[in-house]
Amino acid sequence: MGFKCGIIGLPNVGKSSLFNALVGLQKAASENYPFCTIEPNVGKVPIPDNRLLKLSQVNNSKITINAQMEFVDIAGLVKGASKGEGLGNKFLSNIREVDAIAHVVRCFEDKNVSHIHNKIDPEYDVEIIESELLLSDIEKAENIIGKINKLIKSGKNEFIEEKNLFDRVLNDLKSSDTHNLYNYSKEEINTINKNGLLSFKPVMYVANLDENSIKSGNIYNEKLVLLSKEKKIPIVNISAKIEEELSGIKNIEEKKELMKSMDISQSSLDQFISSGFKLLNLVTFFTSGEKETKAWTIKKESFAPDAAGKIHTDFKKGFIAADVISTHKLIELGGEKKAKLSGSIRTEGKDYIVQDGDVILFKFNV
Ligand SMILES: Nc1nc2c(ncn2[C@@H]2O[C@H](COP(=O)(O)OP(=O)(O)OP(=O)(O)O)[C@@H](O)[C@H]2O)c(=O)[nH]1
Ligand SMILES: [Mg+2]
Repeated sequence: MGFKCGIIGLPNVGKSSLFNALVGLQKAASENYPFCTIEPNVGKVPIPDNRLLKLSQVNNSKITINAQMEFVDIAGLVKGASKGEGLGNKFLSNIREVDAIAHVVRCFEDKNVSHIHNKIDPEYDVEIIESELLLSDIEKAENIIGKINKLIKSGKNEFIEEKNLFDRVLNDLKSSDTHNLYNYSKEEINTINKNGLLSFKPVMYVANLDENSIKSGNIYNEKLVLLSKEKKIPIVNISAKIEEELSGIKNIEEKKELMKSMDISQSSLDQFISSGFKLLNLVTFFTSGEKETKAWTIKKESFAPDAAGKIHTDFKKGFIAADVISTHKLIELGGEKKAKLSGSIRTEGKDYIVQDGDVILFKFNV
């Protein structure tokens, strides 16, 4: 699992506006016409983490560095995309490259912004996108099974297990019962995703609300909330337009003023980024000292040498041990020096599985 979250949805629903808000500069063209985006825009975004600043303060670090994840603003999908309609298959292949999906759904009324089906209907919109992913996956799964069958015929029986898996996948995709998609083990999902299917990627819904309903919600996002409960898909509310405007203002006072005038107390971007990060199934660990405090991310259930390798390949090659303490404990004890004195830092070896929130000092030979 990597660090890329793709922003997908129907054309003209606010994907590029959201992306611009995330990257804080007007990088992607966001215009009031469908298919404004053609080539995907990619941006690195700092992952908010409440622990980071506290840790940095307690260790008197000179610099504080957030971990980052990538967001990809993908072109709008339309009905028939899996058969090449609209901008078609190319965009499905852009989705293939991401590790998680943020599905933006229009929940705002604005007569000046056209909707590709001329009506605002979140359930229908979601259905269109999800069924395009499903249809594209059916074709893909059939191809995969065809290839595996040839291998098995030529005597490669080690592929039988994979064939059984993709037979099951095809069956579930054809019955469009997305609840079935949860009946797979982690390893199975990995194999499926490695083979380029789209419907099994972790996904969240992003309700793009108008500026007046961001606090109260509206009839459109209520429908999306129901759907998200039914499908067990997380949902976040944002107003892409407000967020885009806010991100363009560098002066904090000016920003506060604008937020006050719109009666909002905080931006929803952090919540959006955190939800995207959650989908990726990663953990955060920290390195922290006087020079800097830095957040790093790594796949859940990774061993200490792999975490060391995130910092430098030499750290992994020459790994000896890891001095570890939880962020929570380190902050409670008042910093690294006090933690050391109290004997609270433990030494772990190469079989140690890195836990979310670990503060680590790696020992290595070069
Ligand atoms: N009123 C209102 N307009 C919005 C909102 N979000 C986006 N828009 C407008 O909708 C239009 C389309 O926004 P984009 O961000 O370009 O949409 P997109 O989904 O990237 O569109 P494509 O790239 O064409 O698929 C722009 O004119 C935006 O200003 C919103 O929350 N409220
Ligand atoms: Mg766009």
